[in-house]
Amino acid sequence: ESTSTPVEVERKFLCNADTVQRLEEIGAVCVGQRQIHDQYFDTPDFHLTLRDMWLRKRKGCWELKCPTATASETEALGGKQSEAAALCTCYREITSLPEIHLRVTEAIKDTCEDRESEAGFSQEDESWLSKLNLVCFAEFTTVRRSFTLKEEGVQIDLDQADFGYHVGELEVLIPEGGDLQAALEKIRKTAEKLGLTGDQQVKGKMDVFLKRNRPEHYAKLLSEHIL
Ligand code: V4E
Repeated sequence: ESTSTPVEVERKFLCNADTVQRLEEIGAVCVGQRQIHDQYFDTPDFHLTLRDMWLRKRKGCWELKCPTATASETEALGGKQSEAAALCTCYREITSLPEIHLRVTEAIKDTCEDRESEAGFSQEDESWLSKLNLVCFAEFTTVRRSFTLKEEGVQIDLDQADFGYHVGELEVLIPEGGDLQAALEKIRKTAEKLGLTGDQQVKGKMDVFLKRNRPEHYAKLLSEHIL
C-alpha cells in the first residue's frame, strides 16, 4: 500500500463564461496555465478500466489512478454528507513505476506466476506494455488553468480538452485515512460560494471522449457502473 500517496477528493463542475470572474470574486488565485497531453492504456478487453484503474502517460511519465479505501468510506456516510460525497470521487494517483507495474500486472493476471522483478524499469522502456498486451485507447490534449483557494486548501482546475469539452474540477488532497468529511465539506463550501447548482455528477473528459470515439468500450463501462 502506498500510504504516502495522498488521496484526491474531486468534484467536477460545468464551467461557463462567468466561472473565472466568480473564482476571482471568492479569492481564488490563478497559479498558471499548462498543456497536458494524456495517453491512456488498457488491454483490448478492458482489464484495467473495468477495475476502475486508469493507466496513463502524461508528459512522458506514467501515472495510475486507482480507487481508494476512502471511496467506499463515502458510501457509509449519511444525510447531508452522503449528498456531498455523491458528487465527489476519491482516487489515488500512483507515480512510482515499480508500483504501477506491480498493480497493473496483478490486475491483469489472476495468478502470480511469472510476475517479474519490480526493479529495473525506466520511463522510456515500454516493453512491459506489449508483454501485458496494453494498448492506447484514448489520447487527447487539455489546456488547464489552475487556481487555488489557499486558506481552504482547495485547488480548482478549468480544463479545455482538444475534442471540445470544457469541465471544471474542485480538488482537495488528503493523506490516506485522513479527514474525508472535512475534505468533502471544503468542496461543498467552495461549490456553494461559486454558486454551483445541480445534484448530478458532471461528466469527466474520459466519459465524453469514450462515448464519441470508443462506443463499445463506453457501453461496457456503463453497464459495469464504472462511468
Ligand atoms: C478516474 C477516472 C478517469 C481517469 C481520468 O481522471 P479525471 O479526473 O477525469 O482526469 P484529469 O485529467 O482531471 O486527471 P487529474 O489531472 O485530475 O489527475 S476516467 C474516469 N474516471 C473515473 C471517474 C468517474 N467515474 N466519474 C467522474 C465524475 N470522474 C472520474
